[in-house]
Amino acid sequence: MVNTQTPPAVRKPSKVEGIKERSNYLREPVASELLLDTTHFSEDAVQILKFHGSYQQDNRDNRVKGQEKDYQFMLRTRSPGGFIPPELYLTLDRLSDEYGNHTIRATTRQGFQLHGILKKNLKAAIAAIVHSMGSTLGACGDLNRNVMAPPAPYKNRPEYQYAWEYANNVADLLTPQTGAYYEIWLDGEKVISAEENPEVVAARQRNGNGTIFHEGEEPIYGAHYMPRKFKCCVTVPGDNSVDLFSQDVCLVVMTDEQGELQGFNIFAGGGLGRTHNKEDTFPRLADPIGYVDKADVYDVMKAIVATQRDYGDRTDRRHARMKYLLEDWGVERFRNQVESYFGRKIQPLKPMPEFQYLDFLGWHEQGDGKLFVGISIENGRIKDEGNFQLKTALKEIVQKYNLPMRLTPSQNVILYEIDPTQKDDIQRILTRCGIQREDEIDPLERYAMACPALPTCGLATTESERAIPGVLERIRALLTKVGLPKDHFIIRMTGCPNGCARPYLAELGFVGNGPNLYQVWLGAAPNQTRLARVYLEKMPIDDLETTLEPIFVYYRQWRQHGESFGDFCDRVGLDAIRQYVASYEPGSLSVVETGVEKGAATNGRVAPTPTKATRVRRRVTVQEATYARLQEVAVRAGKPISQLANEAIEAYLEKVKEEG
Ligand code: SRM
Ligand code: SF4
Repeated sequence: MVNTQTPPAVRKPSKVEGIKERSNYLREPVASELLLDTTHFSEDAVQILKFHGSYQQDNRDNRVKGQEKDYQFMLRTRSPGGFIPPELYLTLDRLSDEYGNHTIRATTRQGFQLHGILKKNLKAAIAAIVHSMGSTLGACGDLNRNVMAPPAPYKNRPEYQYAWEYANNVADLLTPQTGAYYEIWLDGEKVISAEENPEVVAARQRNGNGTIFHEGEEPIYGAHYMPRKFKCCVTVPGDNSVDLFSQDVCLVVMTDEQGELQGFNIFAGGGLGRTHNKEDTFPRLADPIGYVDKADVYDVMKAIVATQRDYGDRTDRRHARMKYLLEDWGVERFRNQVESYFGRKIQPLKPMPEFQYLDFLGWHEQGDGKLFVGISIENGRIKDEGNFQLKTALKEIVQKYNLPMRLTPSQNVILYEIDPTQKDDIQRILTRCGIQREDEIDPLERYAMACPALPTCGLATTESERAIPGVLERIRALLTKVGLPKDHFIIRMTGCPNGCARPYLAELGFVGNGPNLYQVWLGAAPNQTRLARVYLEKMPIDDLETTLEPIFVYYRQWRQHGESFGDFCDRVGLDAIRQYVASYEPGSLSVVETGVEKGAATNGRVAPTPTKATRVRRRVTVQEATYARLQEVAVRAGKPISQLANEAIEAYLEKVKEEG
C-alpha cells in the first residue's frame, strides 16, 4: 500500500496531542473537574480520563431529544495475562451492584469492565479496585494496554509460566510512572500490590540510544505518551489463544529442551481497527520481526515503543497505529529503526510449530496435582438472568474456595488452583446455577464473540452483544436446514468497524454498518492466522438467511474432507461465492454446476467457479429428494452432479426417442 499522506512532520499534531501535553502528566483537567458537582466531564477531561481506565458513556437506550444524556462511566481493569485475584473479583462483584449496572463484563483483552457508574461514585470505585490488588491505570488511552497471555495455568509447562511472568513484566515496564493516578483516586496514597522485578526497574531507566527521556515523570512515554493505543501479548509456540497477529507486538517464549527460557520470537504491526469507506484504514496482520535473547527483551521492547513513539503519525489518529508505520515503511526499515534504538542486531526468527486456537474450557489438570476449569461466559457478560445465574455461581465459588481466576481472550473465565476434593462441589454449584458444560454449549456459541455495542458504546452504529444470541440461533437453524446440523465455525460480531471482538479474524464476521446493517466478512483461518475479506457491504439483519443459505449450500457441496468454513471461503474465493450465490435458487437445490470449467481442485473434487458460459445455460430445478439421490450417486460415481444429471436426462430422452 502506498502512503499518500503528507509526511507527519509538516502537518499539525492532532487535538489530542495538545490535550496530553497540557495535562501535566495525566492530572488535568480530570483532577479539577472531579471535584465539581456535575454529571460528566469536559471533552478534554474525557480524553485524559481514558488513561486512568475509564470512558465517559451514556445509556443510549435512554436518550431523549432535548434532554441531558444519561451520563455514566465504564471502568476497565488492567489485568496482565487475565489475572484476577479472588479479592478483586469479589470487589468487582460488589461494585457492579453498588454503583454499576449489576453486570461484570469480561473483555476480549482479558480484562473486566464495569458499566453504568455515575461520576460521583467513580473515585470510590477506583479506590476499591486498587485496594483489592487491582488497577485501572493504563487500561485505556494512548499507551500500552492490557498485556495478554495464554490463560492456561499449566504448572508443568514452563513456557506457560514464562508467558505469565513476561506479560506481567512487560506490563510493568510500560506502566505510566506519573503520580497522577494515586493523587486523584487515592488522595496520594501509593498502593503497591506487588514488588516490581528489579530488572524491569533497571530497564526502565536505561537509556538505549535515546529510548528514554531524562526530564519529566515518564521516562519511556514522555509528556505526549504514545501516538495511539499500543497492544502487546506474550504467548508460547503453537498457542494462538491470544490472537497474536492482531497485536502491535507479540513476544513468543522460546525455551530449550530442558524448558529453560532462551529468548523470544517477535512479531509486530498487527491491528484491526478501520473506518467504513476509508480504504486507507484496514486490518493488518503482525509481521515476523526476528528473535532476541532473554536478556535483551526489555531493551527491544523499549526500542519498538520508541520507534512508534517517535515515528508514529501524531497528526491523523486514523493513521496513528503502529501497523501503518510497518505498512508504510516495510519490515526492513522498521527493523533497522528498532535496531538503532536497540543498539544491536535482531536475530532471525526461530522455527516454531503451527499456531492453534485454544479456549481451555472444561475441567483440566494443571500439572501440579490441582485442577482448573474453564467456564464459558455468553458474550463475556457475567450476570444473573432467569435460570442462568453465572454471577451468583462465580461469587459463591470464589467466596467459598478463595480461588484466583484468569480471563481468557475469548471473553471466558478460568478458575484455577482447585483441589481435586473441591471439584464435585464446584461443579454442583455451576450446574445448580444453570451453567452449561463446554460440551453442552452449541459450539457456534462457544466460539463466538461480540462486542458490547449498544447501549453503552458511543461508537456503535448497531447492536452486537444483544443481537448475537438471536443471530447464532438463526445460523444454527439454517445450517440444519441445509444439511449441516453439527457444523460450527468461528463467528464474531461488532457494532462498528473498530473491530473490538476481532471480527476480521473470524471465519464469518459481522461488522456493524448502520442501524440493523452489517458488513459480512468471510474466510479468516480457524486458527486466526489469516484475515477475512469483505463479502458484502450492507446486509440487513433480516436478510441473514437469504444471504447465508447459498454460501452454506456451496460449502456443503464442495468442501474438502475436514475443510473448515473459513478455509473453504478462502480457497474458492469471494468471486466464486458471489457467482454461485447469483445462480442459486432458494427453496430448491439447483444443478447449475453444469458447464463448470475450473476451480481449485484437490482430493479429486473441484469447487465450481461458475463461468460466463454457466450463467447463460438453461437451468433445471429438481425436487430436494431427487437432488439428494443424484448427489449420493454422483459421490459414488466420482462425477459432478451436473454431469450425472445430464447423462440421466440424455439417457431418458434417447429412450423416449427410441420408443417413438
Ligand atoms: Fe475496543 C474503542 C470496547 C478490544 C479496537 N472499544 C472502544 C470503546 C472504548 C469505545 C469508545 O472509544 O468510546 C469500546 C467500549 C464499549 C463499551 O461499552 O464497553 C471498546 N474494545 C472494547 C472491548 C470491551 C470489547 C469486548 O467485547 O470485550 C475490548 C476491551 C479490551 C480490553 O480489556 O482492553 C476491546 N478494541 C478491542 C480490540 C481487540 C483487541 O485489542 O484484542 C480491538 C481491535 C484490535 C486493535 O486495537 O486493532 C479494539 N476499540 C478499538 C478501536 C479501533 C482502534 C483503531 O486502531 O482504529 C476503538 C476506537 C478508537 O480507538 O478510536 C475502540
Ligand atoms: Fe463499540 Fe465498535 Fe468496539 Fe463494538 S467494535 S465496542 S461498537 S467501538
